[in-house]
Amino acid sequence: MSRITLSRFLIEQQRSANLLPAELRFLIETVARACKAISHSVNKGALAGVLGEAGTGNIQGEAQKKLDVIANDVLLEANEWGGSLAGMASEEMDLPYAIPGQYPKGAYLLLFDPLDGSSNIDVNISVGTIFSVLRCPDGVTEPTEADFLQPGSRQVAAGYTLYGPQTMLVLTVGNGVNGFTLDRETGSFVLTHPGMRVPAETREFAINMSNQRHWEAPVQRYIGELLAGSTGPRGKDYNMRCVGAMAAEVHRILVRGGVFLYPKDGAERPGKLRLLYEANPMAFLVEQAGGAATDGRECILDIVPTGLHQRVAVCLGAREEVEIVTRYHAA
Ligand code: P6P
Repeated sequence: MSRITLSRFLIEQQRSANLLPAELRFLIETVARACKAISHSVNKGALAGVLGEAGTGNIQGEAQKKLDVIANDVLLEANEWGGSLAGMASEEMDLPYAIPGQYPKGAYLLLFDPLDGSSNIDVNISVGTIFSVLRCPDGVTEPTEADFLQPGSRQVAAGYTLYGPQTMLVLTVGNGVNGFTLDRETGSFVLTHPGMRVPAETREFAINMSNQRHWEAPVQRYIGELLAGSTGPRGKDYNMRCVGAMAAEVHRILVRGGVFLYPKDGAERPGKLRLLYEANPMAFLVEQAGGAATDGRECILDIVPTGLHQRVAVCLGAREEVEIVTRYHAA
């Protein structure tokens, strides 16, 4: 069977589904090319002197890793000149990034977490890049923060690249979810996981148990039932995984099922994960794959953002499990 590369897949999507204007196709290919460069740096690690702290902090109050800054710069430099974008926003930048005046502006806004789970990088555990694409409001050529504050239901594309044993790009343009594996010999992303679906049966859950004392009662109840396993109301045993990178949690769920929760964790915030460039793109992917994603009470994709770096509680994965968690919150 001939290999379908990302470029061929996107052209065929453009032809068949008419979901993919040329400008958006070009944008996705550019993001994918940037992720290849990030993958190269991630894979070199200590050999390229890119591990460790950058000595700077971001608006999240987090110490930046060198690769956080490198990945952010790679995405900005790859995407600023192509003419697809009116602006960009990143976990690593306080304010939106204006396209430099010498470049043409386009119809889209690109938002990203350039290196999700970056605390894993120094211990050689998977990290990822998460991205989301919105339309820039009509007539806006100098987008402000307010222009990015669109509900996740308005995304036209979303995806992540997971830098794990394989480098994989997983993408939706609103027509299902497809996974591509980077062939380092040819430099192409090759379609290896067509039509990804969240398995209905859940055997695995992911949550950071160290925050348990902060969880609200519905989450205590839900996780308590999973921990009770075959001796409890669920009547079966569950496995637990927690990787410390949302891209890895979501990828595992797309491949072998399960549920991931990052609930309200006690600190004066609704949750840790960022709505615009973590929760929204992942919710779009998971819903496109037949799963569900809520903050415990409402669908992630329906939340109207109030800030560029707004945080939300997240429960995503197998639809049946998310519905149980949401029901417990409503009880
Ligand atoms: P904790 C990474 O920093 C991240 O934003 C997500 O990718 C990940 O799921 C979560 O935070 C991990 O947070 O508090 O469990 O280390």
